[in-house]
Amino acid sequence: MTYELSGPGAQGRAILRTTPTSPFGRKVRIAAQVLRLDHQIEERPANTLDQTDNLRQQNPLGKMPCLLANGLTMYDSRVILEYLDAVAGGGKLIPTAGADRFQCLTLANLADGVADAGLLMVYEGRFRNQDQTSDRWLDHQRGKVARGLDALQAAPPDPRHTDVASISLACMLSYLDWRRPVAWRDTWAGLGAWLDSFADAEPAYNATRISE
Ligand SMILES: N[C@@H](CCC(=O)N[C@@H](CS)C(=O)NCC(=O)O)C(=O)O
Repeated sequence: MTYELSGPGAQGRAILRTTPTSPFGRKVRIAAQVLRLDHQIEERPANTLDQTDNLRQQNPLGKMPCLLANGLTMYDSRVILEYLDAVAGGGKLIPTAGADRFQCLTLANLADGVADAGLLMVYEGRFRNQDQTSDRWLDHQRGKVARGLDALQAAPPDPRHTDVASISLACMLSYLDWRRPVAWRDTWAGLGAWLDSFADAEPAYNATRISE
């Protein structure tokens, strides 16, 4: 089975629906650069709030990122990273087998879960009027963020090795810096140092920076 990045974009390129600010879209953008596949992908912005945006036809969940490649429409970011890794020959960002594979995927999932919780906290402020805000719901999400950051700080991935776990952790921390659902840097200073090391080691992280 060969995996390709041909698609409906200009010059037959694949299309990636995302904005530069999406932490999950950034995972895909970093992975594509690391695997040197970015020139085969055309980025097309998506507006998740716009009912007329065909993102909702491409991904019924109306979420980005979404990749159109090789006749497939793929989401979410985890599936897309799997696909890009397969296009690159496999085993580049995700170990192919063994305990390493499942440990790496679990760490990545933990980082994504913290990003999900942070995103829900941000959405609480965005979708509800101030008098409707649920402190109980925010605390519930804050607990996930805190426990996740504790666990990631206790056993982080190697910051000098780019894989799906380190990419997910970096994008999550950077999102927390940007939207600030939780002020994390004082309590989890070890993760601040981890992010500095990752940024030093991985040029694609700096190349995909937004206003942090
Ligand atoms: N699990 C998904 C999460 C994607 C996600 O939540 N994306 C946000 C933008 S960063 C989104 O599209 N939100 C719109 C919505 O929830 O309606 C992934 O890994 O791609």
